[in-house]
Amino acid sequence: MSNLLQQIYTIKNEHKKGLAVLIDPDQPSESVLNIVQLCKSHLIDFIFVGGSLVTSGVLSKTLQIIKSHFEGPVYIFPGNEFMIDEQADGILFLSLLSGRNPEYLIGKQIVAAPTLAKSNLDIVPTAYLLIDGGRETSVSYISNTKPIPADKPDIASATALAGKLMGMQCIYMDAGSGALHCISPKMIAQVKKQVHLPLIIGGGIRNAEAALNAYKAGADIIVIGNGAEDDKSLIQTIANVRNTIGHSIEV
Ligand code: 1GP
Repeated sequence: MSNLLQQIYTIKNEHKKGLAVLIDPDQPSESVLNIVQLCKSHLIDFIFVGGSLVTSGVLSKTLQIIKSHFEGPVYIFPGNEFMIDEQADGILFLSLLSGRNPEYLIGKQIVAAPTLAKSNLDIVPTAYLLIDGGRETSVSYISNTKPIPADKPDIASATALAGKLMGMQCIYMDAGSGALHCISPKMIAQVKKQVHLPLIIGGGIRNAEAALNAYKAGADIIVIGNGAEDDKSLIQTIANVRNTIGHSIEV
């Protein structure tokens, strides 16, 4: 099992919750450094690095900054097959199961596979489900796929279940960066109930209430990206939610 999954299972077994901060490499180095230092001081569990449009030069420079200041696990959240860099600890090996574009279901994975197989990266087979968050996101536009409608938890859980049956070891449900609405607790709860795999939830989480709702509904890890870029205090706010949630929740 991948190291990342082992860490998530440890968090789950201790009845805790995890928090990942997503860093978009397409921002000034000072801003990356600022976020990384906050991740360090608030003991963020994981840093994810990525975005829909990232060139390898920028990725490398961003990973350099992160790895020289943050000792925790750093995973690439790739938008394409070029985003592979061994400075990271691992990579979410995503298949965009919510979409019907073969390039994002399997095409890019085939191009990346020989390089990944030779690397030391910890590879996490991940079913990636894009959920409608109220506006068109970069992922939806770039991948030329439609998200799962926000009010169709049955479709989300059937999709996640298909991912599990195909051997994927983790589910990432994402309303997309900058989503207007987060994924509903109802959808999170239904997926969690039907698919007993580590569940990562992201997209549009910008306050403590949204984080709490996602955790309570069954998210094991939540991801914050844009919100932390716009308001650096959000990292501490959500870390506090994660810290206090402890044994109070059983899902
Ligand atoms: C996007 O899930 C991540 O892929 C984070 O979303 O930037 O909206 O926090 P935000």
